[in-house]
Amino acid sequence: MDIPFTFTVPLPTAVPTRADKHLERRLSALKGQFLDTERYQAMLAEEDRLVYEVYEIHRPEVPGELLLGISVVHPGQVGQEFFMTKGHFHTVLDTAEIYYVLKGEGFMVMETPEGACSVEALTPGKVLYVPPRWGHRSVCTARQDDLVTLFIYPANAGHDYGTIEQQGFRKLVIEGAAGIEVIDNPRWKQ
Ligand code: S6P
Ligand code: ZN
Repeated sequence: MDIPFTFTVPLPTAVPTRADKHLERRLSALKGQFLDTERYQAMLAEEDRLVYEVYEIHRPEVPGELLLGISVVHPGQVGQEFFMTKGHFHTVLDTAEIYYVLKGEGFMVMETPEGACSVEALTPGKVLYVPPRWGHRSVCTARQDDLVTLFIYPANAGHDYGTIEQQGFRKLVIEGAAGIEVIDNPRWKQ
């Protein structure tokens, strides 16, 4: 039988004291996601930089259970676009997710298959509820600091990366002339 458990996420390192799996995603894992493909190739040729990490707690992937962990998106840019997660829909679309921002600055880019979209600023202490059906991607916009979030979602949700891999999200977060801007993704076709 399971027994209740705790873990802590000491700041500023934000490495949780418990993690059953530590996942590292590098530039090469984000092929096709950044708009500036020339800059992407040039950066990749130089170094396959670490873009984000995920610390996961294992639970059985069945209804009733929750999956949780810590996501750490590192600062960086490919051209004008900030470092970000791959982003996904949940395979079981009707499953929600909660994010709690522990550290850093950034955005959550979200959209539904029905065409709604939303981009929420993430700052320490903020709680974000991502409703069922909303695909989501975290973007780190700080120059030096990681964007660190705690995430919690139904254990049977699963991940659909394929839809986003095809043409990305409808919105992009970039460093524009006047600062951070949210723009339409020119690659996105109706
Ligand atoms: C899972 C949850 C997070 C992400 C993590 C990395 O549903 O949304 O754990 O997995 O932020 O993002 P991605 O898009 O590579 O899974
Ligand atoms: Zn998710």
